[in-house]
Amino acid sequence: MLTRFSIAAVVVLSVFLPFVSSGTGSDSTPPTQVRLTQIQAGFSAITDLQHAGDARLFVAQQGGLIHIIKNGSTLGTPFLDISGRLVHGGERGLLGLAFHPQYASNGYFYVNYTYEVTPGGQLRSRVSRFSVSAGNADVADAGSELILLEFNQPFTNHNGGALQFGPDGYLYIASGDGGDSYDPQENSQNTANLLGKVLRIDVNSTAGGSSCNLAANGRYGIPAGNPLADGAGGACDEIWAYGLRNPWRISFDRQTGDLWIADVGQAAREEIDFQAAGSAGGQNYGWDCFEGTVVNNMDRSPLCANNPPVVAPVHEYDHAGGKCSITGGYVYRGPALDGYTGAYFFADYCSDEMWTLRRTGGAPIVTKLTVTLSAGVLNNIRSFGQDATGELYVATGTAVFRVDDPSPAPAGT
Ligand SMILES: [Ca+2]
Ligand SMILES: [Ca+2]
Ligand SMILES: [Ca+2]
Repeated sequence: MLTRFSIAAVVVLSVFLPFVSSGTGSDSTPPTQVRLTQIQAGFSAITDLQHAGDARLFVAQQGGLIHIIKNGSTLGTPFLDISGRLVHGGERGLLGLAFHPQYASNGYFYVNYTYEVTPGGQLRSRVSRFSVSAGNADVADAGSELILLEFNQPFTNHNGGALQFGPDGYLYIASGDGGDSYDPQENSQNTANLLGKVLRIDVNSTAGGSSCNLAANGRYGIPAGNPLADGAGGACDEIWAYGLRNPWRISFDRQTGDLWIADVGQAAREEIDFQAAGSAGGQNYGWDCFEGTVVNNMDRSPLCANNPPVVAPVHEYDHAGGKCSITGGYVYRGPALDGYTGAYFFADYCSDEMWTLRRTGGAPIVTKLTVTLSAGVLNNIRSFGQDATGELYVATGTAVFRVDDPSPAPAGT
């Protein structure tokens, strides 16, 4: 529901799974089991889980509320309520949350949401900064909104949503192709718009101005080295990478700085794109010339006729067995789980299967996980999150689970 256009449009595919393995070919056998411990439930349409560098977990809901899980319970007063400023439902709403790397000292955090310029009118994506309130660390100042960036959404779906700060201190924004199916406006291959991209902006400077922003300018800068920056006109200087369909979740490896992009597919392939730390950006990940590694012949962008060089995914999977939409996670770097260090976790929204992917010198090793639950139901995995220590969490629409070892040590040991 969140991340692809229509389950009904799934077609029966010729099916093969060229990349999925059970870990064969590795000298060491990756672990295959996790236990999901439900830590809180009762939420509504969770879209994101983030931490602010302390022990709290922030739960963003599509309707515009951000709740705090603190000391094992959900605080009664939301951290932020912007429900009156957005339009939500389907793939619209509050879609991403990120805390400034210096949040402890400046209190800044960022949200990505959709709104209508006039009621029922033009839909837009908006990225804004807010501040924590002066007197209460558990409540934001709802009046502190500073709108940074806006761009139009031609259809209601494929709004991307993820916000993540990179190891370079810049804010990365995941943007979908603007929607409907097969990118009818051919946005993803077109570098003169912000749709179907990963964007990179500098929230600490206004140097370099802005290029394709419909909000007031002068509230962010274009980082030196943005790969397509060419000043006024031409390409959108905000672009970091393009050729994406609906990169609902992206994340950085907190140890290496590598960027992982989970791009939701159309009818054939869900894909994971990998970008090593230190990359110069500018990658074309292929949509809608390709869906995964499959040539797309449905309403293909005219720009594909030039055979642009594209970067293939490091992993893709088809829709066999009820799979429909990838939910990207994180590379695990926490202290608690045995054997998962360096593994990228991801899931499928429809089948609720979870996997890890490990990079090797050769083909990545993808391992399907056997999941047991402490309580609750694992239904429609929408997002992953990390806490400040690097422990991993999974969110359905209504519940937050911590990823634990399958057989936790008995209490007191
Ligand atoms: Ca198209
Ligand atoms: Ca430009
Ligand atoms: Ca691609």
